[in-house]
Amino acid sequence: MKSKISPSMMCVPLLSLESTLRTFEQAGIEYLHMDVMDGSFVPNFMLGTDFIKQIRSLTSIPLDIHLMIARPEDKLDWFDIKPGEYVSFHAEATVHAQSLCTRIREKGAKPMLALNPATPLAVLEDLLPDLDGVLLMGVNPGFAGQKLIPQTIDKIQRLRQMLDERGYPEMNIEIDGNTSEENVKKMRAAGADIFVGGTAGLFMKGYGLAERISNFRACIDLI
Ligand code: S6P
Ligand code: MG
Repeated sequence: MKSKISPSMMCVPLLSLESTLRTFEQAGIEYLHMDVMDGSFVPNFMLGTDFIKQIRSLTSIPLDIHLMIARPEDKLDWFDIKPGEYVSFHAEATVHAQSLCTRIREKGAKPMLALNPATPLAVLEDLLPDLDGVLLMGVNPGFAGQKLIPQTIDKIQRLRQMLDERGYPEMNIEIDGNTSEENVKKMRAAGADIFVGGTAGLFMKGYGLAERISNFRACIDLI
């Protein structure tokens, strides 16, 4: 499967939002990763419903909305979700994962189940037919700039094997957290295909953003 980049919009300085979006468009960025945090499921507040609407007025790059919120089933309809976009919610935050997937698909969007580092892949078993992807966290959700939890690479590999064995070879694996150039090569080799770009791989100081995107893409295109 072709590798895709989904830059983390919480890492973009607000004052350069518009010029950053133009750079993303020119670089062929596939998705924009929107981290939504509620101060309850994770210990931080981030990107709200209005910010998502404003992004839509500035670009037509599709969104990849990552809901890090408690009881996402109660709040799904607050969000402006367009057909073809990804919406991920956490296995640890809901007891209604199957019906939530159905509701996301009714909007024409693509449901993903997000798993914290300590959540076993077994929670996916009975949900695979309802999913278009799995988002694996390489760090505990809440903040940018954390170190990769080392067992993540093995978890990606086991997930890719599980998807192949169960007949879902086309299902996306998105990886989120500490996607440095060094780490993404291993993540790609393990079977990930959507890469959230954050402070480790896209928004470091010192190079131009266009150059960082092209270096990042070269690393994930190796395989
Ligand atoms: C973290 C959030 C992520 C971060 C991204 C930052 O809770 O879900 O999307 O924004 O991981 O990337 P980095 O390279 O700073 O870890
Ligand atoms: Mg995220």
